[in-house]
Amino acid sequence: MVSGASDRALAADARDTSDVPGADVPGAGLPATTSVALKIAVVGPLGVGKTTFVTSVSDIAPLTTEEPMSGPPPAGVPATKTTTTVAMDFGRISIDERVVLYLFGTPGQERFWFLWDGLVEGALGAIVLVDVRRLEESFDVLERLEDRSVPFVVAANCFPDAPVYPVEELRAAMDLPTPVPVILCDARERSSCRDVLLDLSTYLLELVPNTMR
Ligand SMILES: Nc1nc2c(ncn2[C@@H]2O[C@H](COP(=O)(O)OP(=O)(O)OP(=O)(O)O)[C@@H](O)[C@H]2O)c(=O)[nH]1
Ligand SMILES: [Mg+2]
Repeated sequence: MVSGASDRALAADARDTSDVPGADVPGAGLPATTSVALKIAVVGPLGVGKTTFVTSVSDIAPLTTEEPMSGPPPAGVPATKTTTTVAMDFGRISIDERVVLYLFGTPGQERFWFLWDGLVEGALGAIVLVDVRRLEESFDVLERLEDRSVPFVVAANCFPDAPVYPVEELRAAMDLPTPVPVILCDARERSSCRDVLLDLSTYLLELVPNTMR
């Protein structure tokens, strides 16, 4: 399981898959020794950087489903945002010769939330991306994960024009129980996304009873 998620493997910057035929196909380019596939969901409200996150950290060219926004972005969403995810984002990370992570990003627009069940079903864990200026918009998402008993970490995507709050203040504002990790990240930076994934894997391991390790 995720115990194989070594820093070394995640740190390997192996993104240039241009020489791998069909590298954008989910099973393609994987070593024949791959025997464990784990699913991680990347969720959060509209425009918090889910597609950016999956794109930054994926080893393969991600599958994205971006379409033009039907109107101007809602309050709080950067004016530069002209597209939105209409189905899913999909990325892949090879941890080692045996273990592969599949990342599924959800759409942020409420009208596409019917896709959630399929995208989150079977996920080992989830990353909840939030924008600290619109924290209340993540409450529905947190509830949805709690209802489905999917363990999660919260990653505050640090937009440059957003205030910086101590993580404990963010935890209190979201009413999160103490064990749930709250992390600051930059969804544009591969290393920062990798750190979030490592925090999620550490947290998931902590949830495994000692007797099962
Ligand atoms: N400055 C800054 N901009 C970011 C960051 N992450 C994302 N963006 C920008 O914010 C906008 C939203 O990013 P997306 O990755 O499309 O957000 P999303 O959560 O996938 O959006 P939906 O799929 O529509 O819900 C885009 O214009 C990105 O370029 C960040 O860390 N810093
Ligand atoms: Mg998106």
